[in-house]
Amino acid sequence: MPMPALPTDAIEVADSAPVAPLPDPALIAAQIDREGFAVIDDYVPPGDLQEAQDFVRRAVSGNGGNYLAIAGPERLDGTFLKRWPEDSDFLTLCRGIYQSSMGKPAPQPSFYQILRCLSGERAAANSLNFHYDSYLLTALIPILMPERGQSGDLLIIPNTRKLRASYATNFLDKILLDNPLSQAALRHLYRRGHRSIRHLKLKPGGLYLFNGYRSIHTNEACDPDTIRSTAILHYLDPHADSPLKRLLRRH
Ligand SMILES: O=C(O)CCC(=O)C(=O)O
Ligand SMILES: [Fe+2]
Repeated sequence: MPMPALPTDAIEVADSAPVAPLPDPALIAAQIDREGFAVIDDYVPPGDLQEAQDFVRRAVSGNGGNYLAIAGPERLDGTFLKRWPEDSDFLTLCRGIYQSSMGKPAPQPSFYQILRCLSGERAAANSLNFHYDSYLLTALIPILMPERGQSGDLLIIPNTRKLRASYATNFLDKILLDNPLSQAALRHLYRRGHRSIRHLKLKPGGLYLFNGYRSIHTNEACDPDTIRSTAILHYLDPHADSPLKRLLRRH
């Protein structure tokens, strides 16, 4: 399938091109549709990864060793994460995945970016919260993973729902999941090691792509004296134009 044409101003060669050429978006899309996720190992060049790891260590220690999350690229100076949402190869990949799985041209990407740094006493509260993302494609790069104690896997039950036609149905799904009873049931399955919950062992510098909108997922905790940090770009909110969503967001 031909790739969508990018506007010329987006076709700049980024300073940190991935080491290996990115795979065919159609293959990645098929894998995500089939298995719920796809992994590209060693996506980030080692020097860029090291800079981002130093950044995270400084941020966590500047926060008293506690959990923090940084939204948007603005405060990510000195790391490849600041440039990541504009990386032309990455944009082409995201648009190609969308086009392959939806069968229609991908809209101009705009991402919701977040850098999560789990550590300290608040690591546990920010773990094992099973959810659906509001965006179709979730791209995750592990920056630091704990080297001892709990391993901080990504937990995923692949493709548990379809793309909802309306925001109202999507909202209902979220209510059915985001309540103490459902969370307790899922945590119970997790503790029993139920096989419906896949464990993705995250390797720093890899690119993990999954359908966060369609798949119930969450992260495992890490021990308080370790750091588990993930950089995430969320791509494409299918209900962005919903009047109901706008109304609910206003309050
Ligand atoms: O940090 C992770 O591994 C997953 C985070 C996540 O699912 C999210 O931020 O939506
Ligand atoms: Fe998520």
